[in-house]
Amino acid sequence: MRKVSVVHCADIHYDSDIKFLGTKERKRCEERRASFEKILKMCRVEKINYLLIAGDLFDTPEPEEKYVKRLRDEFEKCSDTYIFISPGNHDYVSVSSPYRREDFWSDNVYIFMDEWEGVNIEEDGVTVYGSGFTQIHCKNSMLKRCENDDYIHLGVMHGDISGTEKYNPINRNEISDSGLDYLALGHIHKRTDVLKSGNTYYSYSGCHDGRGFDEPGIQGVYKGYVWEGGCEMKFYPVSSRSLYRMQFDISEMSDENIAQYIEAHLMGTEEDIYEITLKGKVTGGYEPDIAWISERSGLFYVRLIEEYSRHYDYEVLRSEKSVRGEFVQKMMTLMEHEEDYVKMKALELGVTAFSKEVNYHED
Ligand SMILES: [Mn+2]
Repeated sequence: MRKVSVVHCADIHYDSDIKFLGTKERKRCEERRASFEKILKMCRVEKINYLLIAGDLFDTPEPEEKYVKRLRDEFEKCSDTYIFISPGNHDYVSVSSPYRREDFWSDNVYIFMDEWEGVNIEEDGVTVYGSGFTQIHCKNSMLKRCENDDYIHLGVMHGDISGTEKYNPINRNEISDSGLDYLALGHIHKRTDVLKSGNTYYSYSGCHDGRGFDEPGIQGVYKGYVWEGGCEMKFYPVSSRSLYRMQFDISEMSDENIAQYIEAHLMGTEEDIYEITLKGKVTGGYEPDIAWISERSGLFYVRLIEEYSRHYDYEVLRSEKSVRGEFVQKMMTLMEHEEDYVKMKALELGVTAFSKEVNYHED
């Protein structure tokens, strides 16, 4: 049986920034580029026949030249691999898109510039079908039927199967009618299993290496074989760090306890990126030292979100001879007849504001 080896990736956002990481941003962005280059190296070493990049290779339609040239050179090195790019809503084919450049990309690279089309690779008996965004939005499905022949039919496309309308909406009937053997999808950054509609297999590979907390855990590509009427595509991790969102109750804890708790309950390793929400109720005027805890945890990056509430002894505070005492006295009088949540929260935040800066999250 004739089969070809395929790697499917998507949503690389190669030139993206990651502002929230602050001083760690530059390192992390470079790591993500290196992870993509790891995919290309894998294609070279394993002589992969087809690399399908299902959109948002770049974060913007006109990325910085240094990144465009760097990828051009990297692609050129993969001379045994056909690389098919389906531009997405982030890197759509704009008027001055680098995708439009003639004699710039190496011969092994093909970019889908607009509507659905098929590219025959005679030597392999393969046709690769795809399309590309030409603006931010694409309201009608670009997925069409492929030729009824005995070629292996690969598809690559940036699109949305979740039912929203702006980003090349694709439905399962269109997938089964397409006649494709494997459809490599991008746009949803979360990986799906390899699914099947009619005789067509399809999947989202997810992004290759997370940028935000909405892309949690280990990320990578799908890699395997496709043949007429079937495929065997497996997840292959390539991400260099993972992002995790955690939360826990810090009632009755000290700074040291909190740091130890974090250390003992990590979802990944110390090298990963965390957002940890501190919940619960602290008493006795205790204020967690967020900067110290972050430092003490020894994590590559952690953002601690303070969502715990503070419990003060208001009966003691109201008799204090100070501005704080005055404030508590006034608030308590306001709540004499009815205690409501908003006033209680205002009292708590107000008292806290006498000792530190207060950040308030409305939700
Ligand atoms: Mn994307």
